[in-house]
Amino acid sequence: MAGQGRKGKRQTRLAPFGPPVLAQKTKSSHKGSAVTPPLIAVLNGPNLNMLGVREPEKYGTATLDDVEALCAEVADELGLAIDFRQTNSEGELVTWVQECRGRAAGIIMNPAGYTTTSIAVMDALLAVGVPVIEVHITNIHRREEFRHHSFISKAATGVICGLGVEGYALAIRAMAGLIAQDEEA
Ligand code: DHK
Repeated sequence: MAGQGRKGKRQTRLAPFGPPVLAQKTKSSHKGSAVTPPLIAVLNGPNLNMLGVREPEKYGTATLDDVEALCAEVADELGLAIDFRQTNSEGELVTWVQECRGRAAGIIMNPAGYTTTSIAVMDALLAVGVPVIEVHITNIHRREEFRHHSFISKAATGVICGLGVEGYALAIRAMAGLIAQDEEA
């Protein structure tokens, strides 16, 4: 099982979701005690480790490390923590989603090639019970018909596609709003 954690380091096995790996700043509550920022899992599916060299006319020239840095910057601005990961394995993606239960306040996922095939990833997302935002760099609806149907959308609160890697930044901003709504409810 190969996965790619932050800073592009390849790992043979990723640790289960633990404390936030980015934007670890703690904030002080009104009582002065440290508060852990809500954790957003940003999970990327197959071939997204190839961003930057993969069909740049469609996916652009930003690398996955660039996308992670963008996500970290926006999360930091909003007082959120992120755990940013990429895998080429469907089972690993399912395991990471399951590990979000009780740990992550929300999941942002670019399921990539598993968008159109994975009932397993959809079921895992439905089971976790946190807000999910699905992101695609390209506008899948302007592309081949086989890319149009997403199983993942069934589990998603919202979908962002066609806005390039900026879609990840928009997803983090939207997730901050969803988490705030949850906290108010
Ligand atoms: C990425 C992929 O790898 C494709 O399989 C999807 C998506 C589109 C994207 O636009 O980010 O069809």
